[in-house]
Formats: sequence, structure tokens, C-alpha cells
Amino acid sequence: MKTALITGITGQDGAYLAKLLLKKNYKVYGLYRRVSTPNFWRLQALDIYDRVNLISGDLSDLSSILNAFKASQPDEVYHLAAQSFVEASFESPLSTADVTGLSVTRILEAVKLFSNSTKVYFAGTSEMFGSSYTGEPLNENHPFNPMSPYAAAKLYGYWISKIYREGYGIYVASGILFNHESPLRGMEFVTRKIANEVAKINLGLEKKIHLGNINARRDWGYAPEYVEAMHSMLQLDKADDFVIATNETHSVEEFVKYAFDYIKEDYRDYLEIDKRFIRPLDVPALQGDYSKAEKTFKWKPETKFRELVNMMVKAEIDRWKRYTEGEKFAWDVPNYPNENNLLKTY
Ligand code: NDP
Ligand code: GDR
Repeated sequence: MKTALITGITGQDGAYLAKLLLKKNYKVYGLYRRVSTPNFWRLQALDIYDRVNLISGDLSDLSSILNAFKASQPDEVYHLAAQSFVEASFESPLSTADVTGLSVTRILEAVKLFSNSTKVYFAGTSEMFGSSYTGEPLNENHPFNPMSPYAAAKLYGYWISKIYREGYGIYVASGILFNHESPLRGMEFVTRKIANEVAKINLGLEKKIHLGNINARRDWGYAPEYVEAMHSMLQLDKADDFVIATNETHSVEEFVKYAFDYIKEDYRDYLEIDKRFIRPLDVPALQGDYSKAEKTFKWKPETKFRELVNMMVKAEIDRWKRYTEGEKFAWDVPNYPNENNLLKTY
């Protein structure tokens, strides 16, 4: 039986990956951070809360990481934990640099000092490409031009991984994953925000939807398929970097349109632009070329864009119906500031 340690097990990808690894008969450990209100709702939603071993700790704290290694003795580490919200990285650039960037070195040092044969997955991102996209789908050889403190921190993680791979022979694979979504996506990210607002409008609980840059284009895939690629990357003999994407690009406006199509409404009747959601800098467009992953470990995306939009809106409508009928779980409670009480500092 293989043992895996997942940092960020309470996040979208961590939860789906834990489910996948349990199915593959792994013993799964997860590093989670202590918060004032427990947030294991994704593990509960996937019905795996009782099947994972949870270790409390914070990424900023080297001893947390060392303790997690000691307790789990992992064959594979999936380093997913990060301050992952690009917008928030403009508000908290220093802690983002620490948690999203420097923590990668903490993980790699733990491997170097204590368990040189442990394989590591680093959660790289298409945000590292930043302004590089010129119409040709981005692959592993395109240059990086980060446009946010988040992307700069991830780029640090990407390069330090390469340095430990080449300098110390540590197996560390970097996935360069493009946006991937699901009904378990964090509520502030644009896809879940749109799905949630559209569901509320459909049920008469909301009147308008407020968004920022609706011209931004992203390559959006379905998260459970992307965590399969993470696992495949660690089964290869040699560590490498791989783009995981759908090779399609769609605008935020298209996402909104399709979401309103699902409830048979015209999005133009509901959409309002709110400057608070416009970032100081924003990657204009992204599209990824996943052919290296397809060739090396036969990965390709299955879920199409419209299917993803429909799935997410349906999940929100079902959730709000359950909520209004009186069924209350932690994840049914709106958990982010709304347009009335949200103050931006950048
Ligand atoms: P989420 O934001 O859903 O999850 C992030 C996880 O990191 C959560 O479990 C969070 O804990 C944890 N975390 C944050 N700060 C700390 C800390 N200081 N100490 C310990 N744990 C911490 O992200 P996703 O699941 O969507 O993404 C997983 C990884 O992949 C991230 O590194 C992200 O940057 C990267 N990525 C994501 C993409 C996507 O489209 N989803 C695309 C490309 C890369 P808590 O639950 O307590 O907040
Ligand atoms: P992104 O995801 O920044 O691509 O990072 P997000 O969903 O936050 O934004 C996508 C695009 O939508 C535009 N946008 C808005 N975004 C949010 N969140 N809220 C709004 O109201 C809004 N209006 C327009 C944004 O400006 C942006 O252009 C995600 C994260 O998961 C990262 O961790 C990951 O690395 C990348 O995807 C790949």
C-alpha cells in the first residue's frame, strides 16, 4: 500500500485527489490548518472525511511540515496548499510570497533532509505564463511573464523545484495546470460565483450579478480530471513538467451567457460591472496545449465547456433549494462578503 501526503486537503483539488488516491488504495494523509470554524465540508461532500488521516499544521511553519513528514512517511507528496486566489494576492502580497512561494522550499528541504526517495508534485499554474499568450496554445516551452504576486510566487516554486530536481536529484514534477472548476470550487472564483448568483436569481433570491473584467479569457476544465493528471505525473520514471488544459479558450462573458442560458434568461438583463472586482493587472487570455501529457501518460480532458457550466449551475440550484427547504450544512452558508459589505484595499 502506497502512502501519500496531500497539503491543502481541505481545498478543491486536495479533496478530489484524496478521493482518487483512496480509490487507488493509498493510505492518505492530509495537512490542514487550524481555523476558527472547521472547514472539512469538501471531504464530507465527497464522503471521505472518515477515511483520511488529518495532520494539523501551517505551511509557514517548517516544523509543521517536518512533523507531517514524520507522521506520514510518504511515498508521494502532493503539495497543493497555497494562497490560491489571484485577487487576494494583490491585497496580501507578502504572505502570498511566503505561503505560495517559500513553502515549496520548505517541502523540498524536508524531502532532501529526511526522505530523498519521496516523490513530490508541485502545483504550478497557467498564471505563470501571464502575458505570454499570443493566440498559439501555450506549452511547456513558452516563456513565463507573471502578472500578479500570486503568479510570481508560483514561478518561484516552479524554479526552486527545477533546481532541487537537477541539483539534488529529488523527484519533483511540476504540473502547469490551467483553470479547473467544479461544484466544490471556492466561492470567490469566478465560475462558482457566477453559478451561485445565477442559481439565486433563478430562485428569486438575488436580482443582479456583479463582476469585474468579463473580457478575460480562460481555459476552463473539470477538476476531478485534473487530479488524475497529478497522480499520473508521479508514476513516471523521471520527473518532468506538464501542461494540463483543454486547449479551448472562453471569455468570462461567455461563461455568464451559458449560465443564464441554463435558466433560460438573458444575461444582459442581470449583469453589472463592479470596479471592485477589477484587478490592478489581469492576465487577458489563456489557452493550453496538453499534447505532451497526452503523449506521455495518455491524459486528455473529457468534460466540455458547456457541460461544465451546466453542471455547476445545476449544483448551485440544487444546493439553494435544499437550503431554502431547511437543510443546513456548513457549505450551504454563504461564506464570503457580498457587494454590500466588501471593501477593497488595492
Ligand atoms: P484551494 O484554494 O481550493 O485550496 C487551497 C488549500 O491550501 C486549502 O486547503 C487551504 O486551506 C490550504 N492552505 C492555504 N494556506 C495555507 C497555510 N498557510 N497552511 C496550510 N494550508 C494552507 O485551491 P485549489 O484546490 O483550487 O488549488 C490547489 C493548488 O493548485 C493551489 O496551489 C493552486 O494555487 C493551484 N492551482 C489551482 C488551479 C485551479 O484552477 N484550481 C490551477 C492551477 C494551479 P483552507 O481550506 O484552510 O483555506
Ligand atoms: P484566476 O481565477 O484568477 O484565473 O485563477 P478567477 O476565477 O478568480 O478569475 C478568472 C477571471 O475572471 C475575471 N473576473 C472575476 N474573477 C473573480 N474571481 N470575481 C469576479 O467577480 C470577476 N469578474 C471577472 C478575473 O479578473 C480573471 O480574469 C485561478 C486560481 O484557481 C489560481 O489559483 C490558478 O492558478 C489559476 O486559476 C489557473
